[in-house]
Amino acid sequence: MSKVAMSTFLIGVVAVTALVGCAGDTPDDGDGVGDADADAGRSVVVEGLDRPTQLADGPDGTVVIAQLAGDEGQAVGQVLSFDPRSGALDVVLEGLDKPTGVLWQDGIVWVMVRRGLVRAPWDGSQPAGGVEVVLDDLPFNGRSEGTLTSMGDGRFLYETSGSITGGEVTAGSGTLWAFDPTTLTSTVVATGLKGGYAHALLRDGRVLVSEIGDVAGPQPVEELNVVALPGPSDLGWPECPGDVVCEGVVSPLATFPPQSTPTGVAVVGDSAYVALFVSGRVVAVPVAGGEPTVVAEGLEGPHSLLVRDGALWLTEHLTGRVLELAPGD
Ligand SMILES: [Ca+2]
Repeated sequence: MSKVAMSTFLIGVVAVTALVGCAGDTPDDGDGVGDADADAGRSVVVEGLDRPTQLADGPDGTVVIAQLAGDEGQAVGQVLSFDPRSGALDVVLEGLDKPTGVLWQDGIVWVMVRRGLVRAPWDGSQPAGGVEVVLDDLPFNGRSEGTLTSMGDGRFLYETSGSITGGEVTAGSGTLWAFDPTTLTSTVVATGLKGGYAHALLRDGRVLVSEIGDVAGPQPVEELNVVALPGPSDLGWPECPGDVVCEGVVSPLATFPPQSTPTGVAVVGDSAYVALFVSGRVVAVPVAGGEPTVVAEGLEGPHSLLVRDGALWLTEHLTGRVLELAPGD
């Protein structure tokens, strides 16, 4: 399967083919790393990955990286550990079904798989203990759920992607949840999301959540939203998509062209950075409001963002790399 076809697992957007095909001036694969990217103010942190999705802080200064490690549907996904000091890249978990999200906290690695949440004990030694299914058969859009985001109080965010059953929103789908690992219970933060794939916390404790639009019908603009905790907030899908204004529905902080596919969000200072998978761009949005500005472009499937020492680390899905961007340079 071509890498372009692979990319459609994220969202099922048909137009991904043409747009990714045009994405540009970066090297085709892992060799010759650095030349084109250095010119663009980027550096390569990790290469040789196989369709990486989310990356997150791991134990003792390491990073954990989820990757498909094969074709969609093969259920051969992995979580890797990367040590920036030694360059060591080790397998922590394998045999995962489409891992799109990963989080490490308190000696546990959590993984969002195709339609469930799994965990394994892991203290940084290799490999992790056995995988336990915590949530299973979650409602979803037929392709995948999204990423995992720490809330800083022991809980973390996940989404159930939106689907329609019998003309109505499938019960429990299209929702952003706060998960409590101590009680294994989930609380609704927001509803009305077709694809609330990526999230980040603002300094004031509110939550940023992206919205990837629907595949069928007229394409709405895609969104970056701000919601207050504990919620629940209504983000509008399907009756009030995109930037349509409706009573009782939270209007987006920023919008992106249809099918941009915001799969990553991170906050540095007064800016929210958003990875637009199909656009091949990372943009900055003022948290106080304002138009997005392009920070990096010509990327091949920019997926997830992580703040490391004030810099942005980005998984580039289609080249199998982690890049460091220097916002503001
Ligand atoms: Ca909305």
